[in-house]
Amino acid sequence: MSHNSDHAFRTRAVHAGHGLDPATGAHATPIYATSTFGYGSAERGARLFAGEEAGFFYSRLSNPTVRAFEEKVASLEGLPDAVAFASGMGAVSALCLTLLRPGDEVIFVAPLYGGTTGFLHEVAARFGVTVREAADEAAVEALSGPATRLIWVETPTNPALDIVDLARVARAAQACGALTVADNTFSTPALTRPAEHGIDLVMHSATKYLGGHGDAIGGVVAGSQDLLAELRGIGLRHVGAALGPFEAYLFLRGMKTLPLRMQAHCEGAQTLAEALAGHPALHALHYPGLPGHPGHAVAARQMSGFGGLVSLDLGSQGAAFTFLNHLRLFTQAVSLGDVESLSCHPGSTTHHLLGEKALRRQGVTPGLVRLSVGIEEPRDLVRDVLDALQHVQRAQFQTT
Ligand code: 3LM
Repeated sequence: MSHNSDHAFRTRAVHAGHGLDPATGAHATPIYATSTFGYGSAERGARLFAGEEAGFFYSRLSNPTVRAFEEKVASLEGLPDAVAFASGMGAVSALCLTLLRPGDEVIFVAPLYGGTTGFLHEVAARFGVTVREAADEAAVEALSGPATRLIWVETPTNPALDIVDLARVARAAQACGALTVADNTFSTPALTRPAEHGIDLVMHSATKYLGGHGDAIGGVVAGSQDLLAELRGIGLRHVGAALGPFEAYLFLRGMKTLPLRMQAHCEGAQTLAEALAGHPALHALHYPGLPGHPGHAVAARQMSGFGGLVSLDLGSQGAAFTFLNHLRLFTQAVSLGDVESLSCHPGSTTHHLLGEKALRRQGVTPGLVRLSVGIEEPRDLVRDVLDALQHVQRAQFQTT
């Protein structure tokens, strides 16, 4: 493929996984819409299935368009290999079903995306895995021990936007022989490359910033050759949530502009957060790029930008709903990382299955709103949010 690892990130975003199509010379990566590949002779078929010869033979296991996407992700994360899945949750479940055995323990730093927490508590726990929730890095150090197999983190976290110190978590894992997984969906490799901080496996909901245009669902895991051979052999082959070639094409196309989009997302989010700091309608404002954010120093060390999400606490679910209902540029929808701005109330949508106690414990308060800042002109977004906040203040004035 036409890149090498000495190239800068922006060059790799364009070139990694990209080469002229060997059959036709096509410059854009073709969508190989085929379930199966003829292998020509029975002997070659046997060699392919035995792993004695490399090649494509069935698209659940590998496909040239999907492979190009995997190569681009591996290159951007600075890891040897990647495996794609049909969704972020496909990646989460494949990882857990591949790596965990009865008796193992998983520690996660809360909050995580609600679906990931749900999988750990409702599926992994059914198979004799103990799931432990840690509030921070110190709790990870205290909870980890010989039975710990996996330590799972997101940074910034969904939706509280806490920052997790990746190097500290990696050290805790090394001390007890556990593996670490960082869900890098919110940062993307344009801002944080967890492997540089000692993390073993990096996963994404590619649905979000990697694709960037809100038109495809997918997931991906990057890591060492050995771990990914196991993940391909069990998590992909036997669990079977394979990414389709159409989606892989959209992700390849989207990722070429990932560094440019992330710059615009960060600029918009920083501008918005600064404009909102100290606003009287806000009970809390969470953005790691603000100097007062508790994770600001760690974020400044491990991220090259503070990301495109801003969370606001309006004090109550009623105020949060009033605010959301008056936004015009921020579409009310779950998901994030699209070029268009999106808004949601995590407590009743993305995280509602956690239940009230866990929601409060994990900082997902009733008044919390999550804004995914798109790449629109920041000034327009600020005006939109300030207008909606005025409606909240008016509604509060009328009821007092
Ligand atoms: C959401 N999140 O709106 P998929 N990891 C992270 C995520 O944010 C997500 C996944 C994994 C949202 C989706 S909620 C109904 C919509 C950090 C998804 C799972 O399987 O590709 O959706 O990824 O927060």
